[in-house]
Amino acid sequence: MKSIVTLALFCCSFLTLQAQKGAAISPCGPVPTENQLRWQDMEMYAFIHYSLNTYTDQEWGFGNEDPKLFNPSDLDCRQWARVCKQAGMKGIIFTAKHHCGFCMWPSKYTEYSVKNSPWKNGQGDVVRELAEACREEGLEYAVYLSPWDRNHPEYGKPEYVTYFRNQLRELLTEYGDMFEVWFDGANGGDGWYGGANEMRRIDRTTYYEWPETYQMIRELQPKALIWNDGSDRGDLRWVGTEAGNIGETNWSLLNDKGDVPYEQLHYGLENGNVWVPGETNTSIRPGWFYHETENENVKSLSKLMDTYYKSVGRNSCLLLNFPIAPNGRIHPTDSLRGIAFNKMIHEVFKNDLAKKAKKKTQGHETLITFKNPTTFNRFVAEEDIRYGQRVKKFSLEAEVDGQWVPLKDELADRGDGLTTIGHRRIICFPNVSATRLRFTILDSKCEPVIKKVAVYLAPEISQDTPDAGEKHSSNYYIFFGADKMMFVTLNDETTVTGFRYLPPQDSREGLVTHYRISATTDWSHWEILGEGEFSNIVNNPIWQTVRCKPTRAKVIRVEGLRLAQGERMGYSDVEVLTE
Ligand code: FUL
Repeated sequence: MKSIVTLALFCCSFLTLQAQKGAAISPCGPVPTENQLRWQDMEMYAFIHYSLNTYTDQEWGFGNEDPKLFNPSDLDCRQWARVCKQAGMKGIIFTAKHHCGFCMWPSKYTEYSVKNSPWKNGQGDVVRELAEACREEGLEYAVYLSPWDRNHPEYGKPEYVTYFRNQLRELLTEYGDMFEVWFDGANGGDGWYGGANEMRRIDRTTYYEWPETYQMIRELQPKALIWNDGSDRGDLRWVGTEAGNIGETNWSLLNDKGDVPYEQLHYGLENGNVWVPGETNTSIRPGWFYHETENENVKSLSKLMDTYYKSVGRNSCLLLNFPIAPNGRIHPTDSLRGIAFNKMIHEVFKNDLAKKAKKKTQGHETLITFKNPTTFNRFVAEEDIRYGQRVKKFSLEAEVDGQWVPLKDELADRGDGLTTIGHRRIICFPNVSATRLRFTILDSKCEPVIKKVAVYLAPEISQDTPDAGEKHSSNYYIFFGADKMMFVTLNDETTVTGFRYLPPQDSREGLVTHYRISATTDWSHWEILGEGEFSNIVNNPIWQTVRCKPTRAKVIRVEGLRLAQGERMGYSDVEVLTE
């Protein structure tokens, strides 16, 4: 246990009563491991999605895509690492194998890898190039290895689990130190599976035999954190959404056993018995993989800042994805946006206005008295989480013209948002000019241990790009012929080249995962424009685009062959693409 003397080195003016009396601080509930503490300090790191999907314009490959499609003209992992570093990322997690099963390293356990691609005549190894580039740039390096493998003939049988572990061992032993291992929980069931082309269901709680795999990781990479959206508790948890936000109340705790419903993923569990902090993952674009159609939809600077406040500012870390374009590089729009994002974070947090003010902590109250009325719009508080997460509720008041005015978190969805703190809590509110600021801890599990409070004035974002939110375009006559059949009628007969579907945004009810789209000019002859799967639509309910050969149409029919939930198909918007 650390003594108060050590603590005093960096929290001098914010010692609590217990601390001031010189008492040693005892942990309060579960506490983070060394690995989790190091992880929390990383705050931002990058995801990189790159695979055969990049060449087939898909989010999930089926497993039968030709390895020959992998032939980037200009693959440059150093460019990825440089961009990520300039964007403020402390490390990179790379999709070594996504659901399609294609390996970005020449695994000796499969032929379905870069070794059978024309890139570098089959002699290349993207994982190695990236691991080296990360080391050169001083970035941490990690891998994403999809447990679901739509290519492997034995997926679903015990043999596949051995194969999966063999692959993992290669990655854990041949590429240097890793900071994290990412096991995606997605499992759509159907796939190519060596030609079987069928649906395979597995029991997520038993099939992968996680305890043995975890043991192997602990032995081979003792500093790696385990992210697992499967059944066995890893070191980090998913936050229940890929939209880039965690709850304003965010406990870094869960229970070690049992299911973890959305509520717990997103807000943590106040009285959980293990430390499992939330990692907020999202992409800089709508999709995880590169799609040319999304070049105009790279997230705006405001959207990225909003994501930062709702992740790093809510006691989480941000895992921000940069997709690789078909040429083998991060697209210039994404890299410029990422760099602008990092600059803006530095701009916002460069000047702690509380440093020039008088700070006084008495009991659970900290009073900041400014020399002159001072304008600010951000408040930061940090707990020393080595001793556990303690604070449950606090208040924030500004003295304006002699009156105490309560402040609240303008980004909060629930109440005033002034609840948990954890590693770092950033509270955003409109500009306020005040002579004093009062921060009071109203409720906590144990005596609070506050490490830092700070006050900032974030500049307005003047040169923003339009938000990534896409236009809503419904100006068609839409009606349902059956619960799972929607008709979209056009004003005039037109040549259509594609169809777009925006699923329901606030629930999974009616969300179409598998579709068939047809067109007609006379209501009797129907031509199929496309049929397939909207991959990853449940976790990431963004616009889905189905392109087709130019076809004359007056009416489009959309059939929901499979829904995520419910019996009636739903939608938020649709769009018909024309020439
Ligand atoms: C999801 C996957 O299905 C997506 O394709 C993506 O990799 C994302 C990070 O995780 O569950």
